[in-house]
Amino acid sequence: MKALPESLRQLLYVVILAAVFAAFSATRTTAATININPSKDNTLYQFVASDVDRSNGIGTHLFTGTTEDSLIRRGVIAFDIAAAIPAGSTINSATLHMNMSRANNTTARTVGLYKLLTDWGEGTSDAPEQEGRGAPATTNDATWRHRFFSSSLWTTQGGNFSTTLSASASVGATGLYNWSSAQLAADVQAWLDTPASNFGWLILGSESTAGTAKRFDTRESVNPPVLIIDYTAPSNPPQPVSVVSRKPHGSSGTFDIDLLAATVRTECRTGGAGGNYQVVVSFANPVTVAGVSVTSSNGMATATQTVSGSVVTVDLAGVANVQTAMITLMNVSNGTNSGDVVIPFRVLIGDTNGNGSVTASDIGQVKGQSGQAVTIANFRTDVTANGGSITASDIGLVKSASGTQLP
Ligand SMILES: [Ca+2]
Ligand SMILES: [Ca+2]
Ligand SMILES: [Ca+2]
Repeated sequence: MKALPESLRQLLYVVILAAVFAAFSATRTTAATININPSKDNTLYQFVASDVDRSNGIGTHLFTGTTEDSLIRRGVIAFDIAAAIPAGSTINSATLHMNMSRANNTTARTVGLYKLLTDWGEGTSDAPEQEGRGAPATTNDATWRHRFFSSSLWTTQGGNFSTTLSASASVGATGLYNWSSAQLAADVQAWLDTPASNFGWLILGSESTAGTAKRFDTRESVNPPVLIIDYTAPSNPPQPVSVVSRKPHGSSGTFDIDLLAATVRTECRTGGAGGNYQVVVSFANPVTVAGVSVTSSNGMATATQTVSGSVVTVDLAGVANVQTAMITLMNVSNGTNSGDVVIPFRVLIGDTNGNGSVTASDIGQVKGQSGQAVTIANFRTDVTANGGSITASDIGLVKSASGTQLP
């Protein structure tokens, strides 16, 4: 076959690399979805001087908007994000799902979520009847005036919340409603990254006129609010307990080079005309593997994997000499941890002493074994990997490689 022009070969290399990277990125992201219920929710009932402070800590409803009597109601709700999602995760999307169970009318009203800026509480107050008037606040209840009744006040009555709208929904007739936006996801991300800033959202209805109130069901109800979070956990792959390059040496047996060894971890045996090698990766527990890729200096190496329990066998072909090929086992999972496992595979044929270059030392070593049977002790000098005994072929192959070294 006529050699390809250099420019075409380079182009091919880039195209193949791009394909490998595309495959790599496609399987790398493993998103998960989790549904969580609030850690607390409550209602701020507008304070009336002739009345006591009111709240509804353990009631089954929370309120937004303005009552027929022109009294404002605001909901507050929080979720324990850090307890539900691994630290370091990326939040892809967030949706708050709430059931609106009662309203004076079906007129659509905008109900917005705004990040609360200070902490607040949920006591044991439990409003009677339809809960629209609340109940006398108990210790640590949030009220119109209090973050925590009766010891801590909001600096602004009706709650301290961000002026930035996180998400809104148009709420008309009774039924299920969703709030979702990029800002809502950003809020959840911020709360995951800095749990101490997580005070949840204030739920602000239309307060423009009387009779806009909407009643939603709380975490204490049979239709609790749900925060649906789609996230990508940080890569945390299981660690291999053993990585070897395995080769049969004819009738002498199969011998492994320990690729995790502190020194002498270079594959020094020929891969034959096909550049064939086999890397065996063992984990402590059974794993699943989404795929395997290999990047090599000539861009022509290929890899296939076979998984058997905790052992992953990677068969490589087209591996050129004098390089460190990078093998990536994609999305290895043991059920607890998951992520990509990258294995450097150093190939330098003839480097029998494994120091990264082929020199007189290697030639001396293989000559020293000449005529000896291939065993576990000297198999590295059987660089032709054909077993039997060390022969002139092995010496010749090391000599021919003299002067090569790993980059
Ligand atoms: Ca509650
Ligand atoms: Ca050497
Ligand atoms: Ca040999």
